[in-house]
Amino acid sequence: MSDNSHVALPNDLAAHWMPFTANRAFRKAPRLLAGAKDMHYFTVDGRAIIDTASGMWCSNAGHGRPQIAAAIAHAAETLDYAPPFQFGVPQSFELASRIASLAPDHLDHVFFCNSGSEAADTALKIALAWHQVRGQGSRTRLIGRVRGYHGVGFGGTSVGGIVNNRKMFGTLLSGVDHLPATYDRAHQAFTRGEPEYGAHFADELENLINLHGANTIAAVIVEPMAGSTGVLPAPKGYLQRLREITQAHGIMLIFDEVITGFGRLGHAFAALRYGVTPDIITFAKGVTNGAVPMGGVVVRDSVHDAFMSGPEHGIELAHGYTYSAHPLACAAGLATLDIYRDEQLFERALALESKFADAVMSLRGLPNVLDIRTVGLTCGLDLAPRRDAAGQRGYDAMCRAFFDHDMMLRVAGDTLVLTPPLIVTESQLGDIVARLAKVITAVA
Ligand code: PXG
Repeated sequence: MSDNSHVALPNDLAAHWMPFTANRAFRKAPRLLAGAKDMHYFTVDGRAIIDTASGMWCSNAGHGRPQIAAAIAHAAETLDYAPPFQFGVPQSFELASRIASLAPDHLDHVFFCNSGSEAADTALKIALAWHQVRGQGSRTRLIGRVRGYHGVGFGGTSVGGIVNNRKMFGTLLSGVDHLPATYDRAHQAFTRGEPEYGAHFADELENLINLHGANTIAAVIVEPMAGSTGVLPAPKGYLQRLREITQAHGIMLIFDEVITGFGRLGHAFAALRYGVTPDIITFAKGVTNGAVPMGGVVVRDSVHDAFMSGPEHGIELAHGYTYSAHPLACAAGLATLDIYRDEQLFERALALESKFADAVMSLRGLPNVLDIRTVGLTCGLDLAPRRDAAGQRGYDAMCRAFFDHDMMLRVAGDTLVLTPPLIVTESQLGDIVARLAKVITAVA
């Protein structure tokens, strides 16, 4: 257990308006964290909390890795900041090459930003701009998916398919449409890995093309596994089908791999698990193990190359951020990729996948468990909502897990989500599942 005696407790929690948080409830019973090491967080009162969420799908190598901390400290001491427009730092080129070498063939160019939301908006903007530089400026329509999550920028919110994230924010982008979600409990409940049922949900893209005309559609963006809305793995053949249809109609295909990138599904990117190569992959979170904010997109050669024309002193893409390729983030990214490689963490996730699935499927039959889905080192477990109180049982489960069972648990409504660091041991997995069983019983 860590010594937290140095941690000053705040005496007023009002000033910080917390993101995606029930602020009033939090202030009454705060969940305050003061430290983290490997598989555990430490609360301000010194309790060790097992991390079943990799923070928030970020810390795939576990917490407090000295190599990453040292790399960040070194960067801060030697080059704290450099302008990323018109100037560069060597680490960003090295990191871009390393990421490109992990990505599918032909995805060789990396554009950096600072979050998954910025990555989604960057990908959408590159899609629009790419059509324009090729003289196909009529292609402006963007297609997302119901239950998709692509962050909270206006672009990502618009293509996203979560009503609560959309309904307060006006009309959002115009010219956006959505594919149906890929989940159908009646046909898919308690599936390990990719469901057999559901490839046909991709065919809805043909209907949208018939409705709007292919020459108005710029891009389709999907998560290979929808994470935020409760772990919905792509049905078998679904992503292949989307690729076939987009390719046939000159539509760009974007995989949002903010969650699935860097090992979550047992590969560097989910695109490799499925053998389907999109035109752009977004990433964030795991690229730095969560230690410094960073995001980015990996772009197909032919897309990048289409921009490399005109006068050489001209800026090819009017897009970027003050903190694109920040030196501290690049340092953290390089150290993180070293750990993933040296400890073979992606392979480890793949090797653990079926044992993980066995363990969580043992929760079937507990009160209110409607479905359990697994893919890679991730599980979504749906609990029946309380009568007239959607989300209450899930919220209670998160609180019970934290206060009574020393466990950090992510929930999406009434869906409990397990997505532990890839360093998790088999015995820790057993422990997590045992605690989860108690939590589920406690909220029955
Ligand atoms: N795309 C995807 C697929 C994501 O999952 C984002 C974009 C946005 O990333 P930023 O870095 O802007 O937050 C995400 C973020 C959860 C959870 O509990 C998931 C996310 C964020 C917060 C919570 O499932 N994903």
